[in-house]
Amino acid sequence: MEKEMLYPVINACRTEQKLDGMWQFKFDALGVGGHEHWPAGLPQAQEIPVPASFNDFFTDKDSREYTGDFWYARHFFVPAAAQGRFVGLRFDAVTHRAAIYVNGQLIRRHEGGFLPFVADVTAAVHYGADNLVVVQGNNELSREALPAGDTVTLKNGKKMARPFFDFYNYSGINRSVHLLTLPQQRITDYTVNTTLTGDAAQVAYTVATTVPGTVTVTLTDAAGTVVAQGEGAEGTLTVAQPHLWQVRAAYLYTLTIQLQAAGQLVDEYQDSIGLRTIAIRGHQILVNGQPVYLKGFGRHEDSPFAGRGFDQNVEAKDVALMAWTGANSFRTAHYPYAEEVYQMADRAGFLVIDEVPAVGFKMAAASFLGGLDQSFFGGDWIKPLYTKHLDQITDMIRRDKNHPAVLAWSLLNEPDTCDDRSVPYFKQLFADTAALDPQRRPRTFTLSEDDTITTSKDLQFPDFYLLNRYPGWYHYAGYALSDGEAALRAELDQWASSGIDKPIVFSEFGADTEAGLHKLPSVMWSEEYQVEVLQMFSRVFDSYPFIRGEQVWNFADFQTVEGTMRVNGNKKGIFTRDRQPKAAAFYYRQRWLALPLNFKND
Ligand code: BDP
Repeated sequence: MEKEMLYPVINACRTEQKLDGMWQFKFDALGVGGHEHWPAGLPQAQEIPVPASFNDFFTDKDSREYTGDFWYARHFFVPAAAQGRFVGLRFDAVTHRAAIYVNGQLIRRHEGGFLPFVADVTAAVHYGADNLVVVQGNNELSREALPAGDTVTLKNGKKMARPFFDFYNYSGINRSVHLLTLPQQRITDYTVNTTLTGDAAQVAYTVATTVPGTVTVTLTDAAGTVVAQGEGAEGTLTVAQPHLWQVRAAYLYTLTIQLQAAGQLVDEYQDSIGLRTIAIRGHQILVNGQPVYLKGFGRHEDSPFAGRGFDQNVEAKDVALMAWTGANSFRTAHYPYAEEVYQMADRAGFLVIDEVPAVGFKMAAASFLGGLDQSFFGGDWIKPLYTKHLDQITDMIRRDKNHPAVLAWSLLNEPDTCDDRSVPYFKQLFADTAALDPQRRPRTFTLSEDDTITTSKDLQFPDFYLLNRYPGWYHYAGYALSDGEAALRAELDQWASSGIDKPIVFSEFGADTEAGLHKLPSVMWSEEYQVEVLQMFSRVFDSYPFIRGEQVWNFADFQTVEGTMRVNGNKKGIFTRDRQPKAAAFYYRQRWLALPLNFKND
């Protein structure tokens, strides 16, 4: 069960019940919970919503900034009919680490705040009776963990998170919790991989099960008509005249997998899949063999009240706003998002660059936030960090590999690739992840401004380049913007003369902007200035044929640590944190609706 990542479904063989709602909650600054038997129940707890980050529900700063152990608990009922079945508690995400206790017994631990895990509670629950789940969470940051940071202790004894990254360390049970009952003999995973030949699609599939048995797979179209069937745990489905999944014109088929043992149906799983191919060819990003130009955003899971807690209302609004701007893609900066986000992207036809929380792997970034001057890849934390990094990439790919929306894997954000010591790390990482995705999607990482064609030591690894660039903001700002344009062109001229044979996508660029601040002529922080910076980038993008995408930083304003560089968060949003447009949103709507999908190839 350790690595079963299938999203919960309900059918004749499987049940799931969401355990969302109000849970008991308690901080444990002194680390006494273990000795004081909190696994058996939380004394004098308060109520807090799940799923949500706990931080913004508090009115005192010690609680909002709390760093350390925290506990959640709730009762749940397991029906008698579940006896003999596999019973699990699936946590879609607990940030950053968790120990799960049921009826006082430790079931398992998990590390990694943005990916799901299942606690096998089959032997620990009372059937036909009430049960208690207690979660011991921890949100400390360290250099040995993802995302990277430090935890410091203030003179008053309180711990404080010092992230090496630019987003608030929102913590808690950030996504749903499900009570699953599954057959013991069951489907544990499946993969699909489409190729297109002539006017047919071949969908190669594999199905993993707990026991050998007879596997059948059935593919039905959106009208419910069966279009292909296969037998066996692996095989190929051929779909004549397939209705392809296209960018912003999604079409989904339903894949139904059945497992029979001794002539009896024992398990069934169904999912929506899209038929499409992805490839990189020269400067082109190809979907179904056709070049696409990416337009869209770097995003965050971030909203008022729930923090990083998944909220389908926010996501539904974001999807509508992205569509309104004419966007066709986004990057899940800087961690894998809730599974519902990918499901919605599958249906809306957005391409997703899926990123693992390998962020803060650079001391210069840390020094911008706190002042550290050391080599990141030279540190003694690198070995344990690597193990966790690989583990989280493995889980992310296992979780998201069948989504048609997923275009590429981003394995790191702005690591220090100018350091020779990064090279063995990258070599190993790209070797160890090469075969994880059955679809062999492109793998990449973002390059910070320090990492250029002349300085980066790791440009041989990615399948295409993601550049994060901030002329007009962190340098060449304000009236010097024209020099920023010249510097950006000079840099891109260097890439051009290198004979670059891969696409470049600009994965970050932008300017902090206070919504409602207007000024003619512009000043930094005004809506007018943000538009001028973004227009400058558009001019540059349009001048270089190998630039095949633009994802502006950021979709919306988001919360960060407090500091001299941030006014209650990062304000580079095209939308405000409550999802209202700044002038730049209208600018992009005008630009992107006019740019053809095959821009630069027509
Ligand atoms: C980049 C980071 C991103 C920041 C952004 C910024 O990748 O997380 O939020 O800069 O400074 O370096 O706005």
